[in-house]
Amino acid sequence: MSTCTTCPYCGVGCGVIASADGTIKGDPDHPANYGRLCSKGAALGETIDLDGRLLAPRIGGQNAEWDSAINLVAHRFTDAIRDYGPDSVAFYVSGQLLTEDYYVANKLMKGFIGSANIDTNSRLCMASSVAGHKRAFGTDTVPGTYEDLEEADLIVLVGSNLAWCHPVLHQRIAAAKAARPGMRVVNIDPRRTATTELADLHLQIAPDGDIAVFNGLLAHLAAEGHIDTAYVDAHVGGFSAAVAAAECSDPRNSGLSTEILRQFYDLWAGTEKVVTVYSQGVNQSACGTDKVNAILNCHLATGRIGRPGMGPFSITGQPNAMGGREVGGLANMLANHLDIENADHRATVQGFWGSPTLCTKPGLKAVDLFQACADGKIQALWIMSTNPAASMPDAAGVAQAIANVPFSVVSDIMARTDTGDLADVLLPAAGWGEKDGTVTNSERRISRQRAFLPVPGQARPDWRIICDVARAMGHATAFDYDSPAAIFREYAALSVAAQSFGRDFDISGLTDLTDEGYAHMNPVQWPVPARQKGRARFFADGAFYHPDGRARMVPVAAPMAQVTAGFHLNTGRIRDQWHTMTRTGKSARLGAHMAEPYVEIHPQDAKTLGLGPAELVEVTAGGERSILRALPTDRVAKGALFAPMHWTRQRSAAGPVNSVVRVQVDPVSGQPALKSGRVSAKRFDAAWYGFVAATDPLQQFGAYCAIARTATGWQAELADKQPPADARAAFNVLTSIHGGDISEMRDDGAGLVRLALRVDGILRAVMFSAPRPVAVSRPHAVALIGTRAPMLDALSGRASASAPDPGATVCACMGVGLNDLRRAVAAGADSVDALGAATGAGTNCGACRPDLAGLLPPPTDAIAAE
Ligand SMILES: Nc1nc2c(c(=O)[nH]1)N[C@H]1C(S)=C(S)[C@@H](COP(=O)(O)OP(=O)(O)OC[C@H]3O[C@@H](n4cnc5c(=O)[nH]c(N)nc54)[C@H](O)[C@@H]3O)O[C@H]1N2
Ligand SMILES: Nc1nc2c(c(=O)[nH]1)N[C@H]1C(S)=C(S)[C@@H](COP(=O)(O)OP(=O)(O)OC[C@H]3O[C@@H](n4cnc5c(=O)[nH]c(N)nc54)[C@H](O)[C@@H]3O)O[C@H]1N2
Ligand code: SF4
Ligand SMILES: [Mo]
Repeated sequence: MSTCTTCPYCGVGCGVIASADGTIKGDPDHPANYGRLCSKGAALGETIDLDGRLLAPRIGGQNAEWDSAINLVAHRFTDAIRDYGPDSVAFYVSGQLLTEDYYVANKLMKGFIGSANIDTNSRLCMASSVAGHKRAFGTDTVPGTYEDLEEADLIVLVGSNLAWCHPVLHQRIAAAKAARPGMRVVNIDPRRTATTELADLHLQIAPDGDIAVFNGLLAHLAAEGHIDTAYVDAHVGGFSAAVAAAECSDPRNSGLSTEILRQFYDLWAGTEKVVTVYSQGVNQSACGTDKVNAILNCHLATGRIGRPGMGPFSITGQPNAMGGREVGGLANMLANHLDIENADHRATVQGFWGSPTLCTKPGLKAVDLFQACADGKIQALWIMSTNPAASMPDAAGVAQAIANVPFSVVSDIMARTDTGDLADVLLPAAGWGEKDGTVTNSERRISRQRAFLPVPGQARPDWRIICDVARAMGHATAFDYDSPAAIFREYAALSVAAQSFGRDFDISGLTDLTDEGYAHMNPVQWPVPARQKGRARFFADGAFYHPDGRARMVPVAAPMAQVTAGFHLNTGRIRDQWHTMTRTGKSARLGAHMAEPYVEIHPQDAKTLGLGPAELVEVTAGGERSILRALPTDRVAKGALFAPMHWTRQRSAAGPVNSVVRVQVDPVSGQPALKSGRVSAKRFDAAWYGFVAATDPLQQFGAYCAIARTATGWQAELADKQPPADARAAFNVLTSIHGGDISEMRDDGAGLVRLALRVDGILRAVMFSAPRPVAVSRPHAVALIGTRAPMLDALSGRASASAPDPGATVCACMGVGLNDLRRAVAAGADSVDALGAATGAGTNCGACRPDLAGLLPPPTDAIAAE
């Protein structure tokens, strides 16, 4: 039996066909992916086991019955509201909730508690795009569709690592470009990434150089006669002021040469079908909203919007980031794209909900919300489906703030997370594959997530947990739903009630959906009006949502370049992990891509810091520190660092990188500037390095300890300033396996210690340690765990004499030799990643990746050309 559902990761929103045995395939009929999947989607089957799941409610760390947990939450919220007012409580929710969950959470807070203190992790993600859209269009509309990416003649990717973060869209563009080689791709990013490989032109700007680039483009379009004056005259306001502001910017403040800028401007001006795709390099900035409007200005001025193959395209990160915006999950919005500030909108929503009270002003945005927690202004806090103690800037401060709230609740699927560890009450949520609902992807397409697994333990779907609490707070009728379909119908009916306001968001055509219809609902793009046909794109006809029906161009100024001491810390994602790794971290296959938290650093800076191969860097700011493996590469500029956001306290003793990302927000959207930390960096003076592989989960040990799943259990990379006083004691702490025989091999002169633990003849754990980064073949050590391998093999750290000679070591971290690599090439590995998959080489610090590239055969088209 297989079920059609939707991938729970990125905003591409791929359709998947899933079976209870864990088989996952791309859905060939889903219009987002037509059968394609990326590495994370393909590995979904490896992440649905029950290891580490939260399976019962917990109060103060003890398992509890649902009734007690629900009543406790309801009472503590009710008491706080009675004693301190509605604004003394808050929800912090997530773009990973389903639309139905999100709708009832928002309804409870805004309509029945009467506060707008509900904000979401979308504040860290999409808030600047939302604010930019509202300023330009009068509403938060994404005008285009995925097909535009295939029909465009020029795609400009701004602050987007599409190849790793929206891989199926990247595949679609790559296929379109292969079919139509005239298509051009430009990548604007201060860093060279996997996405840059697809680009014909890379604008390696200075951090936050985007406004200088797009203001320069607008001035160029105006100066050289590329304005669509008919469109602007009929539909767009603010043209002259925006152009005047653009003319005041010096494009060279972007850090680019006049020649490369000219090349880009000529290409943009001369190509009608252009789509500008943008993501977190734009949104997560202290000037993120202005960046968005700088981009929208160019599209509005040329009328290149809403027609096939053209338009600005803000792509969403989370599977339901878009749905959250629709139901009003942000503290400054009402449901169905209605506005809190508008009294008519409020009256309509209140009437429709039959609510006793409705918020009258926007609530606290994420950063302010946690500040209010720190300041003692929040008495009760409920966090759902997000992990702010790791994902917010100043993560350590946020953790303290949560701990400071008198009563905190976390709904999650996992028993241990950095945030869950701080909660008074833990509520077990049903996860992907166990619950039903809808999500909306980047192109406004609503798709069903469907259950194909039984709900484990006592877990409940989020919508039900929220309704249980709402009913216990006395709102029985308003939250008396028996299914997500019932919630969805109400949500669609609100579109009917709101119709007189003529908003862009309209799903009134889905109001009469029966349970059966909901069960079989096919992916559908909004708007879905009741009477006319829907439409794929917005704004080609110039009908905008400001009261005068016109769009606005917004004058924006480029920020002044800041010259300060230390390093600029840029952060983001890697291909095979999802955020705080609670799910993707379960897959050994996904973990093999990058097994440790690392930092990209320019080779010259690495030299200045005195970093040897595979050594560690200590990054500090505001009294906090993070320790990361150095990855010297000229993909980053001098003075710049890049670190992934994924590692948490659960996985790395040195803590999440957000500990050293200080708080700085965009003044319009409230979105934090997560890509511009100012930090100090120095070599972490380790005198002891270790590697452990084991059958069982490992415990943290020492200053640096990065834990990952392997095919045979677990592994950890270790380092500290001193060797442990007793290596065996350390081994026992790490593995916590009792009994068995420990064998030891040591070279006291060289400071090497190797330990192996065998229980009933089975190798359960090995540890290698040395005063330098440990050069041991990780794949070899990992492969022996759980087998009856001879002790000598286990302790030798590489294959035995009977196995082929690995050759001179090329990858120090993984202990892979030249002969191993040549054998892998002969067996068909044709890329650096394929070599990594076959041998493990280059998958840790990555410093040897250029050497790996040198071992590859030339590409086939080069051979054909000879
Ligand atoms: N593998 C994977 N995929 C994911 C996710 C994941 O966790 N893992 N998360 C999903 C989510 S929620 C999101 S929001 C998306 C994010 O998707 P992306 O935005 O593509 O990902 P990031 O790596 O955060 O950042 C993108 C790029 O912005 C660049 N950048 C930094 N500063 C600037 C700047 O000033 N200007 C410009 N132009 N660029 C800059 C960075 O160097 C980085 O390469 O990914 C989604 N997809
Ligand atoms: N430095 C830095 N920080 C960043 C970013 C960055 O680029 N750089 N990006 C930011 C962005 S764009 C985003 S979107 C955030 C993401 O950050 P978070 O939202 O904090 O990260 P996740 O790991 O996705 O957290 C989701 C949580 O929900 C749980 N969960 C999974 N399924 C369910 C479910 O069905 N129900 C419930 N109740 N829980 C569930 C998971 O176990 C996990 O604990 O990070 C932000 N933080
Ligand atoms: S591209 Fe995004 S939605 Fe599609 S399979 Fe990959 S993570 Fe899932
Ligand atoms: Mo995101």
